[in-house]
Amino acid sequence: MLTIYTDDHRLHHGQHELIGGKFTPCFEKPSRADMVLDRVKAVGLGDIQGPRDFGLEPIRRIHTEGFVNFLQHAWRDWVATGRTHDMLPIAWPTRRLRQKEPDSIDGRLGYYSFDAGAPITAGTWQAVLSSVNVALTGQAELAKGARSVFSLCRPPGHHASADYMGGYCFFNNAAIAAQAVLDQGTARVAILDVDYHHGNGTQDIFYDRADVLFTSIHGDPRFEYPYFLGYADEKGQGVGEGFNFNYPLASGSDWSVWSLALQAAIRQISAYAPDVLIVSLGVDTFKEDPISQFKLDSPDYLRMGEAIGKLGLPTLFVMEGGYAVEEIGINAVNVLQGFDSIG
Ligand code: OKP
Ligand code: ZN
Repeated sequence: MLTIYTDDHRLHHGQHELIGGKFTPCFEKPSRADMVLDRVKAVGLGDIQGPRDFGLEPIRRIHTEGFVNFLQHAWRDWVATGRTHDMLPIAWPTRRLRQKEPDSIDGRLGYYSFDAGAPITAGTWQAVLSSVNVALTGQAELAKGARSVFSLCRPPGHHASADYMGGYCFFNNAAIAAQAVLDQGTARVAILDVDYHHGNGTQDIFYDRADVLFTSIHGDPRFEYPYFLGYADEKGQGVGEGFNFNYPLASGSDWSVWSLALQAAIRQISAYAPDVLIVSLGVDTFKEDPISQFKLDSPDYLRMGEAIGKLGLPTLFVMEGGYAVEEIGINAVNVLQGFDSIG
């Protein structure tokens, strides 16, 4: 399988995040992608290619102009107010507050986010653009006829929606790639989000659409981040009704439980008969993940890849989460090798 990767992800390196009320070093760090790339090389998964530059147009198909402008100039506007440490928001426009973009950079930072989990640093914009280009280059290679491609994106994307960032995510790489597929004349795309956390951004982007099926297996939002989306009764709306499937699972779920949800998601994807499958590939379902509560083991990821491979669809894997850095490469690449083992 071809891998798309660039070192530019290292330009984004946040210092701290809030975990359980404590300011903690960021779990979403450059070594994650380095470890995955090392494993891709170690097993000889296939060629490794750098991304091409697709510019801002494919991003604007998913994200609003205001949000794109904010992110592009956020660091400049922050530094202009005399600060050079990471940007983090402190207030959000929740119920009964004004839904109006303020002029100040601090106000806009809250306006365009849903949590304080996506610090902006000096190199974030460039890294975020490179992550989108990695996804879009993978999509372009798939369109040329590859059976599957691995886009080793960092930072991840599935928590980001049209006009907000959060949860380590800025632009939604998988959604931008899905829209690019459709814009090239393909009718139907399915997204399978196997990250431990619900892909709230991806769901939100496609919630009222029938041309993208969204399926997600994740920690039940009754106890797990992002708390406010990802319930089983969210089925889509308008023409999108019946094209959104959530499989929230209990804390402690292992492969015996998780694989049943995967089979259910795979049945929905099969019934939808998409032209292309995009997998939001998070491996924070691993038993040793420091911020997650599922119990998948490394060999389970081979089984996951095999099950996805049996769909027989052109498949783009887009890297999302996974924070057990020592095993992130083995687990992510196991999915790809499992997939490749199915003719
Ligand atoms: C990003 B991705 C943990 C705090 C949660 C945000 C998690 C973002 C995960 N108790 N902080 O989906 O892997
Ligand atoms: Zn996650």
